Amino acid sequence: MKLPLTLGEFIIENQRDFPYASGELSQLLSSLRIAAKVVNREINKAGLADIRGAAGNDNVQGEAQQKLDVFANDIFIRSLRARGEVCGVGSEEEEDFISFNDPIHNTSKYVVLIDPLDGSSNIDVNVSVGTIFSIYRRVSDPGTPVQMRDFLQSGSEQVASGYIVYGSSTMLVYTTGRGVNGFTFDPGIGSFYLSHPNLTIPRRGKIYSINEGNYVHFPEGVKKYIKFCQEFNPESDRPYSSRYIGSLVSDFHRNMLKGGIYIYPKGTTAPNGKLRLLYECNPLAFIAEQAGGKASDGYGRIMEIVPTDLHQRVPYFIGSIEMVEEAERFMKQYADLVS
Ligand code: AHM
Ligand code: MG
Repeated sequence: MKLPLTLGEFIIENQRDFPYASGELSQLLSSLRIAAKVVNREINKAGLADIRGAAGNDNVQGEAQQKLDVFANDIFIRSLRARGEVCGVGSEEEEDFISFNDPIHNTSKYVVLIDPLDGSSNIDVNVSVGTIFSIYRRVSDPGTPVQMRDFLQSGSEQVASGYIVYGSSTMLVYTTGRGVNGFTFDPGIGSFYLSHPNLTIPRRGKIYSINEGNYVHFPEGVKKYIKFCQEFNPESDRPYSSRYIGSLVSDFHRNMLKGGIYIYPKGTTAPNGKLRLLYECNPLAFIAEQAGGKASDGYGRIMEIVPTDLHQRVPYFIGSIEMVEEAERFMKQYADLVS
């Protein structure tokens, strides 16, 4: 019997795929993999936090239990700092980027952008959450401390990106620009196994995912597209089904497997939408494109946007290629209409 491939084995086997293969990217991916296991363990225990809290189960320093998003942030940053491949990290949880400013890390090639625990408001109700990460080569000179311009690169410059979904099972999905592969965690053994080799997004699906509570604030193109999704038209499989978890990684992951579109548009109360370009939109856009899907701001390719701010927000349309193109047609057609 052929044993299934673990993520660790897969990373090493595919090291040669990477144009600058020197093992550093493999090490970096391994740091993320290990941190993901620790975060996964804590998330699985999340429902017990109150019970343990009631029993006075503070940590040894007498500190109350940390919030999970802060915990996840600490674990990923500590894990990346513990090795020498990364010179700095930008995180949703940190206002400024973190520079691992010391003689070893300053020589490192890579920077990481991360949303350590996306959708964390869902934890209290036992709904899936995720981690999203993006890896770039630095553009500043090695040997010097990392700079803001190392983080403000277009998504098309990404070397690798991925996400972890902590769901009914925990999965890690990533790309280094040679397709997308998914790994499922076996908690009994403590390893991720290759379960979804060469993932591709169906060209179209039957699911649209959007927070329709914001409907009145949406641009006219989005309103018209939603009505199009709801119309009866058996020839094009409409009406589509509406599915919105409110946890980007989970909504994206489901649409990846089944086909569908996720939209977080701008609205009058959110002029650029809600989602962050650098550590939410670009990494998933890289995955989507590598899987044959598409990611857009409604008019153009997400990965071509030149970032100006670490925490910049952008309207987001991602998923099955034909559905994203369909939505773009509505955006263009109704671009001039004020909602
Ligand atoms: P977060 O990074 O603060 O968790 O916010 C991002 C999340 C996404 O996971 C999700 O798709 C979106 O916010 C939901 O927002 P809304 O509640 O406005 O629909
Ligand atoms: Mg987030």
